[in-house]
Amino acid sequence: MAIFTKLIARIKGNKDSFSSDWSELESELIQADLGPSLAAECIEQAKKLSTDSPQESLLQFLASKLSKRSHEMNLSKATSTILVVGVNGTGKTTSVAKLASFYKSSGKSVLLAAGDTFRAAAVEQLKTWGTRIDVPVISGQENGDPASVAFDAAKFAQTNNIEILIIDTAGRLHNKSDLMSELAKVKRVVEKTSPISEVLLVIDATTGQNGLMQAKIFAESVDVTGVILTKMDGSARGGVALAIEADLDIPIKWIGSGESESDFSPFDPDVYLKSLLS
Ligand SMILES: Nc1nc2c(ncn2[C@@H]2O[C@H](COP(=O)(O)OP(=O)(O)OP(=O)(O)O)[C@@H](O)[C@H]2O)c(=O)[nH]1
Ligand SMILES: [Mg+2]
Repeated sequence: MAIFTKLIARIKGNKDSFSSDWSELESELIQADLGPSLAAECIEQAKKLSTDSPQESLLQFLASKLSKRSHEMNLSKATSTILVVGVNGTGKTTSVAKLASFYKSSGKSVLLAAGDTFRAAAVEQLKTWGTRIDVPVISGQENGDPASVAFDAAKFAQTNNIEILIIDTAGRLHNKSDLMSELAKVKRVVEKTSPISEVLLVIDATTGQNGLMQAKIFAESVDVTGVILTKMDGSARGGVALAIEADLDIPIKWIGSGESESDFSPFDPDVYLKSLLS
């Protein structure tokens, strides 16, 4: 009898350790800010896959939730324009500088436009970056029209055969609808000279599920083509970006991992998905 009890306990034990693996993985996903419902769905669907381990099944399923749109930048124009948007403090201006530095190092000509005319220090912040990374900055007057700064920069970039124009924008205005209509106007006005190649939404990985709501709001006003996921150098694992990929079909394109211009890399799906489970 005792032998049978032990045997049953062992079989049960094995089963338990298997299922507790799954629940451990689910809590990893929740801790990574994937959101409880997406986390539960991922576990449920991953269980149906037959691979060598729960972890492998989960990674396979997570990969299938990534957007099928390209994670590469579309920079096919003679002058490719990148508009950088996002709520205040997410890391827009820093990411603008990082992008500029990345393309400058790859030998391209780059111009920055200081489209945040709302905050007094914003233009200075971008100019300081411009000096540091040796990239020119076009700015207008404080409280001026950001669309006109962006338009001037677009004209200048075209006339001077600049390959990459990156436009910084404000993260906060009097209210949300002011901000959204300002961004839509910047896009409209710039597109009088040529189409914008990329609208990148900056999401702070440490703000958790909030980022999904931000992405929904921005995507309604401007056609967001990609996400820059910042502040991945801390403990945040940025699961919200996978939720944005899965729910809104917007690809992550860049990862920011610090305050310096070199703390920046193109999105690598393997590294990202594994970091969700680490
Ligand atoms: N640790 C870390 N800090 C970052 C990263 N990106 C930006 N920051 C910091 O976050 C803070 C805000 O960055 P900004 O680039 O000024 O953010 P912003 O979105 O332009 O802010 P507003 O212009 O006020 O809307 C700064 O202290 C940056 O140094 C990152 O990847 N990691
Ligand atoms: Mg800024």
